[in-house]
Amino acid sequence: MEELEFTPWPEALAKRYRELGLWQGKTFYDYLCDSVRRFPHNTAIICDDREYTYLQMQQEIGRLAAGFTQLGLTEGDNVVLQMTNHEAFYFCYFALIQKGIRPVMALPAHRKNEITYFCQHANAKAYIIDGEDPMFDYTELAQQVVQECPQLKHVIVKGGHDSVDGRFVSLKSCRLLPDFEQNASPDKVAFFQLSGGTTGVPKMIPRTHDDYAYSVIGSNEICEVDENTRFLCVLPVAHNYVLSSPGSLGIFWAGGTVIIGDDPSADAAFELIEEHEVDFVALVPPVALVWMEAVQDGDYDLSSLKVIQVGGAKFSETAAKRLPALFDCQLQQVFGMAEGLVNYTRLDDPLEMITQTQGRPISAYDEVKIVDEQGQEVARGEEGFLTVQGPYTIRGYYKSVYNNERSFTPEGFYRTGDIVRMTPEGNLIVTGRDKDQINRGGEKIAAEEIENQLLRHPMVHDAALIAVPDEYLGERSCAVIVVHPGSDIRPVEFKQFLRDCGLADFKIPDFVHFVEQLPKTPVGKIDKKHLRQQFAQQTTTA
Ligand code: AMP
Ligand code: DBH
Repeated sequence: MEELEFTPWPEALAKRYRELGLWQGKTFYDYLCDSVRRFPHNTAIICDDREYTYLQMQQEIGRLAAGFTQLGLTEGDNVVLQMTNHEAFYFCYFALIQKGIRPVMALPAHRKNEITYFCQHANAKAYIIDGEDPMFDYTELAQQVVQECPQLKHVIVKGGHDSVDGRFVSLKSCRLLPDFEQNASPDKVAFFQLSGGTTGVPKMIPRTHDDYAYSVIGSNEICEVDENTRFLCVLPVAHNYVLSSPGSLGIFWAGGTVIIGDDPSADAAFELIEEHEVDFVALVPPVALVWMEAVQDGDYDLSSLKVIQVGGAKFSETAAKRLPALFDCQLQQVFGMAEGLVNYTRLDDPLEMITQTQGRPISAYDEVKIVDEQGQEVARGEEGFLTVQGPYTIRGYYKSVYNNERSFTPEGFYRTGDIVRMTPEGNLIVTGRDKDQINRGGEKIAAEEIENQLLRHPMVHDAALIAVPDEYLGERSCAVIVVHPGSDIRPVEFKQFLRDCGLADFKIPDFVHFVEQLPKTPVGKIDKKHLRQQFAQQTTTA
């Protein structure tokens, strides 16, 4: 089978989505230009002491669109975009998309292993980084990446200098006279999201303008976003949740204001909320829990807050019940995935529904099927595997026949790997997971990826990565390792080994344990259920 960049929806479904007006035939840039026309002088972005109106934002995007074109980037090219929480992220993102160049949404935490893979797999022509981050030297990372990626023509560096050979280019020198021409088509891939993944490598998720825009506009309606919304973004800006649910794109397309924070800690965020009268914020459960502790000190005026979203991982009912009173605002649970389907509790749902469920799909055209091992639909209220097709759920990953066969049903429904049940009202409750993944407070780790790396270590005979429960993160990761007889090695050395492999920090196991052998299931697979029980209570580490 051919390695497709993008698996189209079946013709009949696509036709239906267009006729129903779900897919509007508009590009991301069209939506942005609508806001520029309607609200030219509204503040679009606030970051530190910098502010940009919609007009100014369009100018900045136009300048970079010209600069990227001058560099030789063109429609259909792929570019790995790895930016910290800074307005430059949005300028680069929109400039690329305006020109039909497709950004790959790397996260700041990604390291050599992930970035090299994205660059190679996507045949990326450029890699954009923040050369001014005080916490990490992305320029050094890029120098390592270019060694292994000959097709990478340019590394574009915010705060960097142009190198003599022209391979490293400063973002500043990409700011030319604005170019407002667009070169994008609504039905084409706009950009690539990344899957938290269950496989040895992260998967690239192709999203079209039409399908993604539909989910964003639908989210705006549900979340009542308008030109007065003041959204604080403290999670990584490229993540699907804060980009699109309704996230910054929703805010931009409504004419509201995005306040960018680079620190989700309560003090830093509360200061921004007070100063900028933030009314809407998106959090993952561990951050929500920390804020819930801190708010009780009463040091800040947070009365502007109207809605706190919590998503990315399961939020406990106990915490969900406490949050609204602590902040005197509405809680919204969000259960989504970069592959598509997003569920929300609605702002006017009864309190029990908001605290006990993870919401219901955005669209009446989301076809959710909860199935058993045989793929048969279970009765309403029964637990089963969540599968879905719909107007904004992908039909296939980028160039990945192998994963597509595993992750989609023969009819093309996406197998989310989540175990859920549906309430009589049609809301979903996430009860478990059928994918070999650790959800570390919203950051997903594919067990297979870490196990593969561990198995490359000369002293490792066998290895398994499992989740262990954690009060704050929900789950932490625990590596259970069988070393070759006579090996003398400490757990910390494995952590260092994985770091040296170039893995993102959040993927380094929290705990490392040695065992004589790994338990096996009757068919000879590693019995992770058994391991999870065995190590649930153990929290010792090196
Ligand atoms: P990804 O496919 O990497 O975008 O990750 C999406 C996955 O995150 C979902 O399939 C769920 O496993 C998990 N997830 C996201 N939001 C929630 C939530 N509110 N409750 C439980 N799990 C969630
Ligand atoms: O976890 C996720 O990937 C996620 C959570 C909430 C997501 O992609 C989304 C909303 O859109």
